Amino acid sequence: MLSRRKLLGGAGAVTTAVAAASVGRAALAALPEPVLQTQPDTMPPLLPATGRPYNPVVTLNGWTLPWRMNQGVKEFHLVAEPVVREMAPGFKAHLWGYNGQSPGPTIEVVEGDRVRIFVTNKLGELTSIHWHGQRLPNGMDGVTGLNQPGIPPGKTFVYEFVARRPGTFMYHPHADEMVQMAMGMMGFWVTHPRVKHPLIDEVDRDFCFLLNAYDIDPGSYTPKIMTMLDFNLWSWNSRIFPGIDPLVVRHMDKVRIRIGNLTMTNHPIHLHGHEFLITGTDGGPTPKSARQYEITADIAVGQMRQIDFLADEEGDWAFHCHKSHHTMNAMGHDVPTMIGVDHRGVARQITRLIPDYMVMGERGMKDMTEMEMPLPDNTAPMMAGQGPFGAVGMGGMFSVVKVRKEQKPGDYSDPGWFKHPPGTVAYEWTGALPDPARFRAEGAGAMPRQARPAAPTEVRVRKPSGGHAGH
Ligand SMILES: [Cu+2]
Repeated sequence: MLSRRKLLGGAGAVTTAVAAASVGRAALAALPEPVLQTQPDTMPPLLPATGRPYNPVVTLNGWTLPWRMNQGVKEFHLVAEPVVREMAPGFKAHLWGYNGQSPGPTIEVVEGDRVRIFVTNKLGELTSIHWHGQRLPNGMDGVTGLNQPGIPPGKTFVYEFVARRPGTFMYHPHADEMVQMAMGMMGFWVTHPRVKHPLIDEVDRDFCFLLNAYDIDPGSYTPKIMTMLDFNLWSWNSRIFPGIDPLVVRHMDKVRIRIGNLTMTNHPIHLHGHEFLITGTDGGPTPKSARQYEITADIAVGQMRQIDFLADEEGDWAFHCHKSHHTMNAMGHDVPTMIGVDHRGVARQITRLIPDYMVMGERGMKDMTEMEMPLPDNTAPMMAGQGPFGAVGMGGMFSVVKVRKEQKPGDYSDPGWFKHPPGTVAYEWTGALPDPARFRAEGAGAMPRQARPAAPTEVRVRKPSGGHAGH
Protein backbone atom coordinates (compact mmCIF):
# COMPACT_ATOMS: atom_id res chain seq x y z
CA MET A 1 0.00 0.00 0.00
CA LEU A 2 1.50 3.28 -1.07
CA SER A 3 1.08 6.35 1.00
CA ARG A 4 1.83 9.94 0.18
CA ARG A 5 2.16 12.91 2.36
CA LYS A 6 1.32 16.37 1.32
CA LEU A 7 4.34 18.48 0.61
CA LEU A 8 3.34 22.09 0.15
CA GLY A 9 0.30 24.24 0.42
CA GLY A 10 -2.50 24.50 2.92
CA ALA A 11 -4.01 22.11 5.38
CA GLY A 12 -5.72 18.85 4.56
CA ALA A 13 -4.61 15.35 3.84
CA VAL A 14 -3.67 14.14 0.44
CA THR A 15 -6.46 12.11 -0.97
CA THR A 16 -4.48 9.96 -3.31
CA ALA A 17 -6.71 6.99 -3.75
CA VAL A 18 -4.73 3.81 -3.95
CA ALA A 19 -6.37 0.57 -4.86
CA ALA A 20 -7.77 -1.12 -1.82
CA ALA A 21 -6.70 -4.47 -3.13
CA SER A 22 -3.18 -5.50 -2.26
CA VAL A 23 -0.72 -5.72 -5.11
CA GLY A 24 -0.54 -9.48 -4.65
CA ARG A 25 -4.22 -9.93 -5.32
CA ALA A 26 -4.33 -7.25 -7.98
CA ALA A 27 -1.56 -9.03 -9.87
CA LEU A 28 -4.06 -11.77 -10.61
CA ALA A 29 -6.37 -9.29 -12.25
CA ALA A 30 -5.78 -8.12 -15.79
CA LEU A 31 -5.32 -4.45 -14.92
CA PRO A 32 -3.52 -2.55 -12.20
CA GLU A 33 -6.01 -0.34 -10.33
CA PRO A 34 -5.58 3.26 -11.50
CA VAL A 35 -4.12 5.63 -8.91
CA LEU A 36 -5.90 8.98 -8.78
CA GLN A 37 -4.72 12.34 -7.50
CA THR A 38 -7.19 15.03 -6.45
CA GLN A 39 -4.75 17.70 -5.20
CA PRO A 40 -2.79 20.22 -7.29
CA ASP A 41 0.09 20.31 -4.79
CA THR A 42 3.71 19.39 -5.40
CA MET A 43 4.13 15.84 -4.11
CA PRO A 44 7.40 14.59 -2.63
CA PRO A 45 9.60 12.38 -4.78
CA LEU A 46 8.25 8.83 -5.10
CA LEU A 47 11.05 6.60 -3.91
CA PRO A 48 11.07 3.37 -5.91
CA ALA A 49 9.96 0.46 -3.74
CA THR A 50 10.44 -2.11 -6.49
CA GLY A 51 12.59 -2.36 -9.59
CA ARG A 52 16.02 -0.79 -10.10
CA PRO A 53 16.92 2.10 -7.79
CA TYR A 54 17.13 5.70 -9.03
CA ASN A 55 16.99 9.29 -7.79
CA PRO A 56 13.37 10.35 -8.30
CA VAL A 57 12.21 13.70 -9.68
CA VAL A 58 9.83 16.22 -8.13
CA THR A 59 7.02 17.29 -10.46
CA LEU A 60 6.07 20.92 -9.90
CA ASN A 61 2.43 20.95 -8.74
CA GLY A 62 2.29 17.32 -9.74
CA TRP A 63 3.12 13.76 -8.85
CA THR A 64 4.65 10.50 -10.07
CA LEU A 65 2.46 7.54 -11.01
CA PRO A 66 3.03 4.44 -8.86
CA TRP A 67 3.46 1.15 -10.73
CA ARG A 68 3.31 -2.52 -10.03
CA MET A 69 5.92 -5.08 -11.05
CA ASN A 70 4.40 -7.99 -12.94
CA GLN A 71 6.93 -10.70 -13.73
CA GLY A 72 9.66 -8.18 -14.37
CA VAL A 73 7.46 -5.73 -16.28
CA LYS A 74 6.65 -2.29 -14.85
CA GLU A 75 2.90 -1.81 -15.24
CA PHE A 76 1.20 1.58 -15.17
CA HIS A 77 -2.45 2.49 -15.66
CA LEU A 78 -3.37 5.84 -17.18
CA VAL A 79 -7.00 6.92 -17.37
CA ALA A 80 -7.80 9.68 -19.88
CA GLU A 81 -10.72 11.62 -18.41
CA PRO A 82 -12.26 15.04 -17.75
CA VAL A 83 -10.75 16.67 -14.65
CA VAL A 84 -11.17 19.83 -12.61
CA ARG A 85 -7.80 21.53 -12.26
CA GLU A 86 -7.29 24.36 -9.84
CA MET A 87 -4.99 26.60 -11.90
CA ALA A 88 -4.52 29.10 -9.07
CA PRO A 89 -6.30 29.58 -5.74
CA GLY A 90 -9.82 30.74 -6.60
CA PHE A 91 -9.63 29.75 -10.24
CA LYS A 92 -10.62 26.29 -11.47
CA ALA A 93 -10.66 25.02 -15.02
CA HIS A 94 -12.56 22.15 -16.59
CA LEU A 95 -9.83 20.29 -18.43
CA TRP A 96 -9.08 16.85 -19.77
CA GLY A 97 -6.18 14.96 -18.27
CA TYR A 98 -5.13 11.67 -16.75
CA ASN A 99 -5.85 10.09 -13.37
CA GLY A 100 -7.57 13.12 -11.88
CA GLN A 101 -5.21 15.89 -12.94
CA SER A 102 -3.89 17.89 -15.86
CA PRO A 103 -1.10 17.32 -16.65
CA GLY A 104 -1.21 13.60 -16.00
CA PRO A 105 1.21 11.98 -13.56
CA THR A 106 4.91 11.82 -14.31
CA ILE A 107 6.10 8.37 -15.35
CA GLU A 108 9.56 7.44 -14.06
CA VAL A 109 11.38 4.35 -15.25
CA VAL A 110 14.96 3.15 -15.57
CA GLU A 111 16.89 2.62 -18.80
CA GLY A 112 16.31 -0.96 -19.88
CA ASP A 113 12.98 -1.36 -18.05
CA ARG A 114 10.25 -3.20 -19.91
CA VAL A 115 7.20 -0.98 -19.49
CA ARG A 116 3.53 -1.88 -19.99
CA ILE A 117 1.05 0.99 -19.89
CA PHE A 118 -2.70 0.40 -19.82
CA VAL A 119 -4.59 3.40 -21.19
CA THR A 120 -8.31 3.61 -20.43
CA ASN A 121 -10.33 6.16 -22.38
CA LYS A 122 -13.07 7.84 -20.32
CA LEU A 123 -13.49 10.70 -22.77
CA GLY A 124 -16.34 11.03 -25.24
CA GLU A 125 -14.07 10.67 -28.27
CA LEU A 126 -11.13 8.62 -29.56
CA THR A 127 -7.74 9.13 -28.00
CA SER A 128 -4.24 7.64 -28.09
CA ILE A 129 -0.90 8.30 -26.43
CA HIS A 130 2.30 9.17 -28.24
CA TRP A 131 5.45 8.58 -26.16
CA HIS A 132 7.41 11.65 -27.25
CA GLY A 133 11.10 10.89 -27.73
CA GLN A 134 11.06 7.14 -27.08
CA ARG A 135 12.72 4.49 -29.19
CA LEU A 136 9.98 1.88 -29.55
CA PRO A 137 8.30 -0.48 -32.01
CA ASN A 138 6.48 1.55 -34.65
CA GLY A 139 3.08 0.19 -33.62
CA MET A 140 3.56 1.60 -30.10
CA ASP A 141 4.18 5.18 -31.28
CA GLY A 142 0.59 6.26 -30.77
CA VAL A 143 -0.33 8.17 -33.93
CA THR A 144 -4.00 7.41 -34.51
CA GLY A 145 -4.64 6.03 -37.96
CA LEU A 146 -0.93 5.62 -38.72
CA ASN A 147 0.34 3.34 -35.96
CA GLN A 148 -2.89 2.14 -34.33
CA PRO A 149 -6.64 2.65 -34.40
CA GLY A 150 -7.79 5.31 -31.92
CA ILE A 151 -8.80 4.07 -28.47
CA PRO A 152 -12.62 4.27 -28.50
CA PRO A 153 -14.48 5.75 -25.51
CA GLY A 154 -14.77 3.18 -22.75
CA LYS A 155 -11.96 0.95 -24.07
CA THR A 156 -8.50 0.19 -22.71
CA PHE A 157 -5.41 -0.26 -24.91
CA VAL A 158 -2.02 -1.62 -23.89
CA TYR A 159 1.32 -0.09 -24.89
CA GLU A 160 4.47 -2.08 -24.23
CA PHE A 161 8.11 -1.30 -24.97
CA VAL A 162 11.57 -1.15 -23.43
CA ALA A 163 12.71 2.28 -22.23
CA ARG A 164 15.87 2.16 -24.28
CA ARG A 165 17.58 5.47 -23.68
CA PRO A 166 17.82 7.61 -20.55
CA GLY A 167 16.49 11.14 -20.65
CA THR A 168 13.71 13.69 -20.45
CA PHE A 169 10.53 12.89 -22.35
CA MET A 170 6.78 13.52 -22.36
CA TYR A 171 3.55 11.92 -23.47
CA HIS A 172 0.45 13.33 -25.16
CA PRO A 173 -2.36 12.22 -27.50
CA HIS A 174 -1.99 11.94 -31.25
CA ALA A 175 -5.75 11.92 -31.77
CA ASP A 176 -7.73 15.13 -32.23
CA GLU A 177 -4.61 16.64 -30.72
CA MET A 178 -5.39 20.30 -31.25
CA VAL A 179 -8.44 19.82 -29.03
CA GLN A 180 -6.99 17.28 -26.63
CA MET A 181 -3.81 19.25 -25.92
CA ALA A 182 -5.75 22.54 -25.70
CA MET A 183 -7.76 20.74 -23.02
CA GLY A 184 -4.66 19.75 -21.04
CA MET A 185 -3.84 16.15 -21.99
CA MET A 186 -0.12 15.64 -21.46
CA GLY A 187 2.37 14.31 -18.98
CA PHE A 188 6.07 14.08 -18.19
CA TRP A 189 8.28 11.02 -18.60
CA VAL A 190 11.76 10.54 -17.13
CA THR A 191 13.97 7.56 -17.93
CA HIS A 192 16.77 7.40 -15.37
CA PRO A 193 20.16 5.98 -16.36
CA ARG A 194 20.72 2.35 -15.37
CA VAL A 195 24.32 2.88 -14.30
CA LYS A 196 26.37 6.01 -13.83
CA HIS A 197 26.32 7.81 -17.17
CA PRO A 198 29.30 9.95 -18.26
CA LEU A 199 26.99 12.75 -19.47
CA ILE A 200 24.36 12.62 -16.71
CA ASP A 201 25.61 14.07 -13.43
CA GLU A 202 24.00 13.06 -10.19
CA VAL A 203 22.05 15.94 -8.67
CA ASP A 204 20.57 16.69 -5.26
CA ARG A 205 17.24 18.01 -6.57
CA ASP A 206 15.60 17.18 -9.86
CA PHE A 207 12.44 19.12 -10.85
CA CYS A 208 10.25 18.76 -13.91
CA PHE A 209 7.25 20.47 -15.47
CA LEU A 210 5.51 21.09 -18.79
CA LEU A 211 4.75 24.46 -20.36
CA ASN A 212 1.11 24.67 -21.43
CA ALA A 213 -1.35 27.35 -22.47
CA TYR A 214 -5.12 27.79 -22.35
CA ASP A 215 -7.70 30.20 -23.64
CA ILE A 216 -10.38 30.56 -20.98
CA ASP A 217 -12.65 33.59 -21.01
CA PRO A 218 -12.82 35.43 -17.68
CA GLY A 219 -15.68 33.95 -15.69
CA SER A 220 -15.83 30.67 -17.58
CA TYR A 221 -14.32 27.24 -16.89
CA THR A 222 -13.66 25.51 -20.19
CA PRO A 223 -10.83 26.32 -22.60
CA LYS A 224 -11.74 27.51 -26.09
CA ILE A 225 -10.45 24.64 -28.18
CA MET A 226 -10.26 26.37 -31.55
CA THR A 227 -7.72 28.95 -30.38
CA MET A 228 -4.55 28.54 -32.39
CA LEU A 229 -2.15 31.16 -31.06
CA ASP A 230 -3.92 33.79 -28.99
CA PHE A 231 -4.05 32.00 -25.63
CA ASN A 232 -4.68 34.04 -22.49
CA LEU A 233 -3.35 31.73 -19.75
CA TRP A 234 0.33 30.74 -19.79
CA SER A 235 0.92 27.97 -17.33
CA TRP A 236 3.43 25.51 -15.91
CA ASN A 237 1.79 22.16 -15.34
CA SER A 238 -1.62 23.81 -15.76
CA ARG A 239 -0.88 26.24 -12.89
CA ILE A 240 -0.40 30.01 -13.13
CA PHE A 241 1.46 32.26 -10.70
CA PRO A 242 0.76 32.76 -7.83
CA GLY A 243 -0.54 29.17 -8.01
CA ILE A 244 2.85 27.71 -9.00
CA ASP A 245 4.82 26.30 -6.07
CA PRO A 246 8.35 27.57 -5.45
CA LEU A 247 11.30 25.36 -6.35
CA VAL A 248 12.89 24.96 -2.92
CA VAL A 249 16.56 23.93 -2.75
CA ARG A 250 19.35 23.78 -0.22
CA HIS A 251 22.30 26.13 -0.61
CA MET A 252 25.08 24.41 -2.65
CA ASP A 253 22.69 21.77 -4.00
CA LYS A 254 23.26 20.59 -7.54
CA VAL A 255 19.89 21.26 -9.13
CA ARG A 256 18.33 19.95 -12.33
CA ILE A 257 15.16 21.35 -13.90
CA ARG A 258 13.56 19.53 -16.84
CA ILE A 259 11.07 21.48 -18.95
CA GLY A 260 8.97 20.42 -21.95
CA ASN A 261 6.97 22.75 -24.19
CA LEU A 262 3.50 21.67 -25.35
CA THR A 263 2.25 25.17 -26.13
CA MET A 264 2.05 26.66 -29.63
CA THR A 265 4.89 29.17 -29.17
CA ASN A 266 8.44 29.25 -27.82
CA HIS A 267 9.28 30.21 -24.24
CA PRO A 268 12.63 31.70 -23.20
CA ILE A 269 12.82 30.40 -19.64
CA HIS A 270 15.02 32.63 -17.52
CA LEU A 271 16.65 32.04 -14.12
CA HIS A 272 17.86 34.88 -11.93
CA GLY A 273 21.03 34.87 -9.86
CA HIS A 274 22.70 31.78 -11.37
CA GLU A 275 24.09 30.43 -14.62
CA PHE A 276 23.07 27.00 -15.85
CA LEU A 277 24.17 24.48 -18.45
CA ILE A 278 21.74 22.83 -20.83
CA THR A 279 22.75 19.24 -20.10
CA GLY A 280 20.13 17.43 -22.11
CA THR A 281 17.20 17.62 -24.49
CA ASP A 282 14.59 15.11 -25.58
CA GLY A 283 17.30 13.98 -27.99
CA GLY A 284 19.43 12.82 -25.07
CA PRO A 285 22.30 14.08 -22.94
CA THR A 286 24.15 17.03 -24.49
CA PRO A 287 27.85 16.35 -25.23
CA LYS A 288 30.02 18.29 -22.75
CA SER A 289 31.82 20.05 -25.60
CA ALA A 290 28.49 21.53 -26.77
CA ARG A 291 27.44 22.97 -23.41
CA GLN A 292 27.70 26.65 -22.60
CA TYR A 293 26.59 28.70 -19.65
CA GLU A 294 23.25 30.40 -20.11
CA ILE A 295 20.73 32.22 -17.98
CA THR A 296 17.89 31.82 -20.46
CA ALA A 297 16.93 28.63 -22.31
CA ASP A 298 14.62 29.15 -25.26
CA ILE A 299 12.35 26.15 -25.51
CA ALA A 300 10.69 25.78 -28.89
CA VAL A 301 7.34 24.12 -29.51
CA GLY A 302 7.58 20.39 -28.89
CA GLN A 303 11.07 20.65 -27.38
CA MET A 304 12.43 19.65 -23.99
CA ARG A 305 15.38 21.14 -22.16
CA GLN A 306 17.17 19.87 -19.09
CA ILE A 307 19.18 22.51 -17.19
CA ASP A 308 21.71 21.94 -14.39
CA PHE A 309 23.14 24.52 -11.99
CA LEU A 310 24.81 24.87 -8.62
CA ALA A 311 22.53 26.74 -6.20
CA ASP A 312 25.32 28.78 -4.63
CA GLU A 313 23.52 32.09 -4.09
CA GLU A 314 21.06 32.34 -1.24
CA GLY A 315 17.80 34.14 -1.84
CA ASP A 316 14.44 34.14 -3.60
CA TRP A 317 15.31 34.10 -7.27
CA ALA A 318 12.71 34.80 -9.93
CA PHE A 319 12.34 32.03 -12.53
CA HIS A 320 10.06 32.83 -15.43
CA CYS A 321 9.32 33.00 -19.12
CA HIS A 322 11.01 36.09 -20.55
CA LYS A 323 8.10 36.93 -22.88
CA SER A 324 6.58 39.59 -20.70
CA HIS A 325 3.00 38.87 -21.76
CA HIS A 326 3.49 35.27 -20.58
CA THR A 327 3.87 36.49 -17.00
CA MET A 328 0.38 37.96 -17.09
CA ASN A 329 -2.93 36.22 -16.56
CA ALA A 330 -6.17 36.53 -18.52
CA MET A 331 -6.75 40.01 -19.82
CA GLY A 332 -8.44 41.73 -22.68
CA HIS A 333 -6.20 41.91 -25.73
CA ASP A 334 -7.59 45.14 -27.12
CA VAL A 335 -6.51 47.52 -24.38
CA PRO A 336 -5.05 50.69 -25.94
CA THR A 337 -1.75 52.05 -24.62
CA MET A 338 -2.67 54.87 -22.25
CA ILE A 339 0.75 55.63 -20.80
CA GLY A 340 1.33 59.38 -20.77
CA VAL A 341 -2.16 60.26 -21.93
CA ASP A 342 -3.59 63.05 -19.84
CA HIS A 343 -7.11 62.03 -18.90
CA ARG A 344 -7.78 64.68 -16.33
CA GLY A 345 -10.19 66.80 -18.35
CA VAL A 346 -12.00 63.83 -19.88
CA ALA A 347 -12.20 61.94 -16.59
CA ARG A 348 -13.72 64.93 -14.85
CA GLN A 349 -16.43 65.16 -17.49
CA ILE A 350 -17.20 61.44 -17.45
CA THR A 351 -17.27 61.36 -13.65
CA ARG A 352 -20.22 63.75 -13.79
CA LEU A 353 -22.13 61.06 -15.69
CA ILE A 354 -20.60 57.91 -14.13
CA PRO A 355 -19.42 58.59 -10.59
CA ASP A 356 -17.28 55.40 -10.36
CA TYR A 357 -15.42 56.04 -13.62
CA MET A 358 -11.76 55.14 -13.37
CA VAL A 359 -8.89 55.71 -15.76
CA MET A 360 -6.73 52.65 -16.32
CA GLY A 361 -3.21 52.28 -17.54
CA GLU A 362 -2.18 55.94 -17.54
CA ARG A 363 0.98 55.34 -15.52
CA GLY A 364 1.55 51.80 -16.86
CA MET A 365 -0.33 48.62 -16.05
CA LYS A 366 1.26 47.87 -12.67
CA ASP A 367 -1.60 49.70 -10.95
CA MET A 368 -3.76 46.79 -12.03
CA THR A 369 -1.84 44.58 -9.58
CA GLU A 370 -3.14 46.42 -6.59
CA MET A 371 -6.56 47.13 -7.97
CA GLU A 372 -9.12 45.01 -6.19
CA MET A 373 -11.70 45.27 -8.90
CA PRO A 374 -14.78 43.10 -8.81
CA LEU A 375 -14.10 40.34 -11.34
CA PRO A 376 -16.49 37.71 -12.65
CA ASP A 377 -16.50 34.54 -10.55
CA ASN A 378 -13.72 32.07 -11.36
CA THR A 379 -11.33 34.57 -12.94
CA ALA A 380 -7.61 34.57 -12.41
CA PRO A 381 -6.41 38.00 -11.33
CA MET A 382 -4.26 39.52 -14.05
CA MET A 383 -1.16 39.76 -11.84
CA ALA A 384 -1.63 39.05 -8.19
CA GLY A 385 1.36 37.60 -6.42
CA GLN A 386 2.03 39.02 -2.98
CA GLY A 387 5.71 39.26 -2.06
CA PRO A 388 7.55 40.50 1.05
CA PHE A 389 7.76 44.02 -0.42
CA GLY A 390 4.23 44.21 -1.81
CA ALA A 391 2.54 43.11 -5.00
CA VAL A 392 4.62 41.05 -7.42
CA GLY A 393 3.64 42.38 -10.83
CA MET A 394 3.60 38.92 -12.37
CA GLY A 395 1.28 36.05 -13.18
CA GLY A 396 1.39 33.16 -15.62
CA MET A 397 4.74 31.47 -16.21
CA PHE A 398 6.51 32.70 -13.09
CA SER A 399 7.81 31.10 -9.95
CA VAL A 400 10.65 31.47 -7.45
CA VAL A 401 13.73 29.33 -6.85
CA LYS A 402 14.30 29.54 -3.08
CA VAL A 403 17.90 28.83 -2.10
CA ARG A 404 18.37 28.38 1.65
CA LYS A 405 21.26 27.36 3.89
CA GLU A 406 18.99 26.00 6.59
CA GLN A 407 16.90 23.83 4.23
CA LYS A 408 17.38 20.15 5.16
CA PRO A 409 18.34 17.62 2.49
CA GLY A 410 15.18 16.20 1.00
CA ASP A 411 12.98 18.91 2.51
CA TYR A 412 10.90 20.65 -0.16
CA SER A 413 8.62 22.60 2.19
CA ASP A 414 8.32 26.34 1.60
CA PRO A 415 10.70 28.20 3.96
CA GLY A 416 8.85 31.53 3.52
CA TRP A 417 10.48 34.70 2.17
CA PHE A 418 14.21 35.24 2.18
CA LYS A 419 15.55 37.32 5.07
CA HIS A 420 18.00 39.67 3.42
CA PRO A 421 21.16 40.44 5.39
CA PRO A 422 21.19 44.09 6.55
CA GLY A 423 22.37 46.49 3.86
CA THR A 424 21.71 44.15 0.92
CA VAL A 425 18.34 45.48 -0.30
CA ALA A 426 17.98 48.32 -2.81
CA TYR A 427 16.99 51.45 -0.94
CA GLU A 428 15.68 54.94 -1.55
CA TRP A 429 18.19 57.71 -2.17
CA THR A 430 17.32 60.75 -0.09
CA GLY A 431 20.30 63.00 -0.86
CA ALA A 432 20.57 65.73 -3.51
CA LEU A 433 19.61 64.82 -7.07
CA PRO A 434 21.77 66.59 -9.68
CA ASP A 435 20.45 66.91 -13.22
CA PRO A 436 21.57 63.93 -15.32
CA ALA A 437 24.47 64.69 -17.65
CA ARG A 438 23.13 64.22 -21.18
CA PHE A 439 25.27 63.07 -24.03
CA ARG A 440 25.51 65.53 -26.89
CA ALA A 441 26.26 64.12 -30.34
CA GLU A 442 28.82 66.14 -32.28
CA GLY A 443 28.36 64.62 -35.72
CA ALA A 444 25.26 64.17 -37.79
CA GLY A 445 25.63 60.51 -38.64
CA ALA A 446 27.59 58.90 -41.44
CA MET A 447 24.91 59.59 -44.02
CA PRO A 448 23.04 62.84 -43.52
CA ARG A 449 19.51 63.01 -44.89
CA GLN A 450 19.08 64.44 -48.34
CA ALA A 451 16.13 66.59 -47.43
CA ARG A 452 15.04 67.92 -44.05
CA PRO A 453 11.38 67.73 -43.01
CA ALA A 454 9.66 71.06 -43.54
CA ALA A 455 8.74 71.44 -39.88
CA PRO A 456 10.45 69.57 -37.05
CA THR A 457 8.17 67.17 -35.17
CA GLU A 458 7.74 68.16 -31.55
CA VAL A 459 7.17 65.39 -29.01
CA ARG A 460 6.40 66.50 -25.52
CA VAL A 461 7.15 64.06 -22.72
CA ARG A 462 4.52 64.04 -20.07
CA LYS A 463 5.97 62.78 -16.82
CA PRO A 464 3.61 61.29 -14.24
CA SER A 465 3.41 63.64 -11.30
CA GLY A 466 1.97 60.86 -9.15
CA GLY A 467 -1.08 61.34 -7.04
CA HIS A 468 -3.72 62.00 -9.68
CA ALA A 469 -6.98 62.41 -7.90
CA GLY A 470 -9.55 59.69 -8.22
CA HIS A 471 -7.45 56.55 -8.88
CU1 LIG B 1 6.51 32.15 -22.57
